[in-house]
Amino acid sequence: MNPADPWLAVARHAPLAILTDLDGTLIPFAAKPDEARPSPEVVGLLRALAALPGTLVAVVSGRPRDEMDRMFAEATGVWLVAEHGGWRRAEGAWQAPVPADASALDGLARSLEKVAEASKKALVERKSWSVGFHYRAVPRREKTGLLVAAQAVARDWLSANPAFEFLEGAELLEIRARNVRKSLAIPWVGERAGAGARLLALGDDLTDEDVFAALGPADESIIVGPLLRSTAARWRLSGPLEATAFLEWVREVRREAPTPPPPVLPVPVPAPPRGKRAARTPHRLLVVSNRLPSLRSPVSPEGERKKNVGGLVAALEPVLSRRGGLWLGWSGQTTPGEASAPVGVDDSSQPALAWIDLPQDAYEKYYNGFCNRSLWPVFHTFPARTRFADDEWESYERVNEAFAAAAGDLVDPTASVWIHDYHLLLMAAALRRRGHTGPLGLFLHVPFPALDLYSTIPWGEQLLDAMLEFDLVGFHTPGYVKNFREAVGALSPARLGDDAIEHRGRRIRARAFPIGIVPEGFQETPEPETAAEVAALLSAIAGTKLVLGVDRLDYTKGIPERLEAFERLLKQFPGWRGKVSMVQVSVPSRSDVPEYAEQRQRIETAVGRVNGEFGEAHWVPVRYLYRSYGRNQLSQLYRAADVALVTPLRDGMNLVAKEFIAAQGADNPGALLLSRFTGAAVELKDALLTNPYHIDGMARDLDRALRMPLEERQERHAKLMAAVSKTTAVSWAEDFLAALEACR
Ligand code: ADQ
Repeated sequence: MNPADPWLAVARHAPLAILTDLDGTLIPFAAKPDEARPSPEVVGLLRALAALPGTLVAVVSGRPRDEMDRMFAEATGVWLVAEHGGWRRAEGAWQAPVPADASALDGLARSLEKVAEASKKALVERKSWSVGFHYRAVPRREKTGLLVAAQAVARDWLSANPAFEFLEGAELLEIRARNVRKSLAIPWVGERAGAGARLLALGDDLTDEDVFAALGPADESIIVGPLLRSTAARWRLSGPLEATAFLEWVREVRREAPTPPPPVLPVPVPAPPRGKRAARTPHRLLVVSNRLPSLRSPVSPEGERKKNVGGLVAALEPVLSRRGGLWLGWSGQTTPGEASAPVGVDDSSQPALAWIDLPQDAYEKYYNGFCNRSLWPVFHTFPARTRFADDEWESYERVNEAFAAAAGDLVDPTASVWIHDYHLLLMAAALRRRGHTGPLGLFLHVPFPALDLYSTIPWGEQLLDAMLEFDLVGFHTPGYVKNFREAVGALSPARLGDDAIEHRGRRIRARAFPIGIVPEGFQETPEPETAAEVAALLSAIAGTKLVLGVDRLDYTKGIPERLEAFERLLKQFPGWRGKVSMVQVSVPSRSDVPEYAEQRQRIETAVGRVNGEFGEAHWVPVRYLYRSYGRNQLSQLYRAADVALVTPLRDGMNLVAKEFIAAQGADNPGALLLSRFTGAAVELKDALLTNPYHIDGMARDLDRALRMPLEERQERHAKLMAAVSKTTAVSWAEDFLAALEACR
């Protein structure tokens, strides 16, 4: 059969409804949306098609109505759909197909405009049902920082506005009402085109997928441009020029002029090989962490917007988006049975995501078991909480193999791979066995313990041997690097050189890369949508000084000890009674590990005890909030606090300390009481350092922090702020990746 035959049948079919996107489909992208316009030829082509009998043409775009009106003023008979389906116009006036209240977007637009002010080239576009943040024209060196700030603002806002969703387009962040989609145009066009109509849809971006997926079996879908993601479209054309040429041919066929040979035909989109399993992607950088960022969870693409609690996500997402890397992690789904589940890929999200599911058994043994009940407590110096089980170690080995198999399937053996944390210490060795030759980096987010503790791990030598298959191993502090080198010196035959460890003819670099935050993210003005809730909390403690604790609920964070120190303060310095309130915010974590459930109980008991003993009708000493807050709300709490109690018994870094400093105003900053046993204490030397194992001492330090004179607070804050600004989330990621590339 002639390959043109099926297309001749489509082109001759009556009625035929053509739905086409504009930007990226019929016109190439331009730096600014108003510079991109359809050429007179394209407008003429659409008008000519629409004028043919039995032919309906609708341009289905994300652009606002006024732009559509201007661009298609000459295109009589062409129907228009603006703002991703939010408005449509046949012959008459614009109509909105769905009632939606989008006034909440005003606040978001204002916040994004503040972000955009940092760069003359970024642009905020407020449409009826969405707000777009365009950053295509922003100079390269400013892009990452700006994108970080914009994504963070949008994410926070979305957590308070669930009727809206995030869309990441080509150098465009867009936040839109969930019920407004391009596919709303399909029944509208379908009904009006008449009985037996076939639809032909062309589009290029993620918003067009919605249309492709909603088409009927007799309809045809064409994706325009390179195939960078999985798509519901059945056919592909390589770019806007080809798409235009193809539609010109359709017009000629429908005119019943002598049919010219097609200049170009859509080619079939290949079906994904082996069911769900992904083909090797073109990415040159792969990031692997146990969990995927939850921004766009592959298992719940439509909704369930969990809050990101880890600092890793904030640091890596923008850098990966900029470098075009791929992020592999566990989907959060478990499957019955033993086998490691196949890989899924979403190349359309930013950053691109790939995932594996874990067998239920591995979730118990690898994750809850070896990771969280063996490695986590040892690395945090809690030998009494540690227990080791052979079957959990075996499960850890199997899961590391499964991750390596997935990684090997996803990227070329010469790609750079950056692996995160204690869950995946065996992965480099497993990748090398599979023939990976590209640079392999590990960053450990937790402390590396002293040798005597490390030696309690029954498989400690195997772990170290596998870690020496990395080219670069990063830690938060020089102290952890020292511990690692000591363990290598004692438990492995490797040679410790001054700037590298030599092992099996290879050089392994171990260095400190202290992780940071995005300071601007904690300096935004309070959002009106969330300010009331924080104001209510603050008014409940009005007239007293605020001592604030914010943590994941974890025994390493020293929350019961902190409550005890607060209790001791009220006992030993009775003058503070009725004059100070403690707010402890704990975000739920690992609640199916028994130690965590026990910790929660212990905290709740301590809160009850302090409030029972000291509380009065007009004063509740401790308010305990077992929940998560959005970043903007956290910043408001940080700013309102007189003292932050950041007192983990041990912590790799601790980002809360840095976030608190970033959120303070320079005129009247709060004081930071920081545990000596956090990685953050290395950089934040000007905090008031405390020993969380010494309750009396901590109570005295808290008293001192509460009484700290303004001048001292200002001096300390200025130095602390300089430290927080020096290494940020983005500079951390960029530094690590530069060092990793240097290993090639
Ligand atoms: P975590 O142990 O999770 O991270 P931390 O560095 O303090 O510890 O980061 C916690 C993050 O969660 C912070 O960004 C904080 O704002 C947020 N958070 C905490 N409580 C919250 C709440 N109630 N609501 C909303 N957000 C909340 C691990 C290591 C750390 C290391 C980081 C990064 O254990 O030592 O600093 O990784 O490497």
